[in-house]
Amino acid sequence: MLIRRSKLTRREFLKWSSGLMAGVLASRVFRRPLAKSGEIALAASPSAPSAVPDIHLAATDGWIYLPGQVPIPGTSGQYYNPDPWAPDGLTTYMFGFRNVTGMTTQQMFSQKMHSQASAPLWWVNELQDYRLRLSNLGLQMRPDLIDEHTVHWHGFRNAWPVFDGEPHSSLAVPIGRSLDLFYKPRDPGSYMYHCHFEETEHVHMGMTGMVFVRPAQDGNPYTHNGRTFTKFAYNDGDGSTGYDREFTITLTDVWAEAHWDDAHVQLPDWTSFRADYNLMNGRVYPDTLAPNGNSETNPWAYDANGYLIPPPGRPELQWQPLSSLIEGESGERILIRLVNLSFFTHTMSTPGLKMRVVGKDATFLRSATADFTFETSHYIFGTGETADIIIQLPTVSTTTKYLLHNRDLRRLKNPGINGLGGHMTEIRVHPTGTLAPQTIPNTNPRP
Ligand SMILES: [Cu+2]
Repeated sequence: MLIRRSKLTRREFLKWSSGLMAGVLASRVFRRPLAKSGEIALAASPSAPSAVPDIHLAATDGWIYLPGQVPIPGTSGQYYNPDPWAPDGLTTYMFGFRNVTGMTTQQMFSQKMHSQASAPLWWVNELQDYRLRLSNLGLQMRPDLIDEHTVHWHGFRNAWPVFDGEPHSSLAVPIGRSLDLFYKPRDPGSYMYHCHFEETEHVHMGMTGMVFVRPAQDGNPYTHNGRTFTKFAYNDGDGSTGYDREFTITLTDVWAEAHWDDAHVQLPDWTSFRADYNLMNGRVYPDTLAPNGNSETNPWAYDANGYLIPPPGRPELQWQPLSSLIEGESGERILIRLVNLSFFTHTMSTPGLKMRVVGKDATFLRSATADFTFETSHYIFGTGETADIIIQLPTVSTTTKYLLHNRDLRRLKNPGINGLGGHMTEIRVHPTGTLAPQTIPNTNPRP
């Protein structure tokens, strides 16, 4: 410590304090473990996971398509949605993730400003070692924001907070850096994940998605009600959660003003929150019925630039790849994994079909002594909750359509458009022989 007899001159004070500020900033931007290697080494892990991640996610911003118009109050002909700064065909500014697994470094960095909604779907087997790499590409529209990002697997019981993605008790990923997270899931069921950095903004702006855990029982045949299943929602021991096809439905919402504010360097007042759009898997009805991006055999394929390939004839849905269309054959059982990552409680209905709720928040609703599974035609669930629902499809000889929709009419419209929108999709039951077996969730393959 330097001992000085004279007082600090103003110039010296400024020099000293700016040096301190630079030091504080540097320690904030370049956290030491990250700056050293670019990622945390996991050499001490007992099962020594490979250096190649099972999934590699990139966090960035982007644009999606939402139909209808949200006018800016007090103006004529100006709109929060479509945002006038949106690229051709797109309307709405987002934050989000992309699945960049297997991409070259150049392809990965090309995904800046190409996030998708909802975030990429991924799944893990019970007790499987799973390694997720998160890279932060920065926000193209907001170079003034040096926001970090995380992946928080909501509901996952981490042994160590460093993998929890909750930045106040662990760490987050600065721009241009990567971080590896390690999981060994023990509890099958449906979960959600989201960025936890400045979460009011980052969650609402679209950094939300679904992850689920397949039970160890999968692959073993169990017969239930005369049918043999090899795929199950939980380790039921009797095939009662067996299913033929599975579909994930993630509910979110978009407040158009906040998205416009973030694109136009304005500060949203979150206390004024309202949902202009109610999304299923990142789309609104009737776009929820449009096919997956690319194809039913590889919905998430990318081109030479690493860009998602849009559904046929729907170029504006390029960054919203996941369909919510549910198709099954006569007499089949389907599993619907429902996630509510919106800011409201919702009631989802399937008029004409009964839902059997077998799991809630990744917990099987049956123990050795009590059975809390139940049948209903409408299921009420709150923000941050999940449900595993089995639907026994009827026997049909011609294609029969049912709806899965929100019972709240306010959630069933798109702004400025007459007719139905928002939280709705169809369940189509076809005669036997129409579909091929399903290997990827949310796909409806033909033979
Ligand atoms: Cu974030």
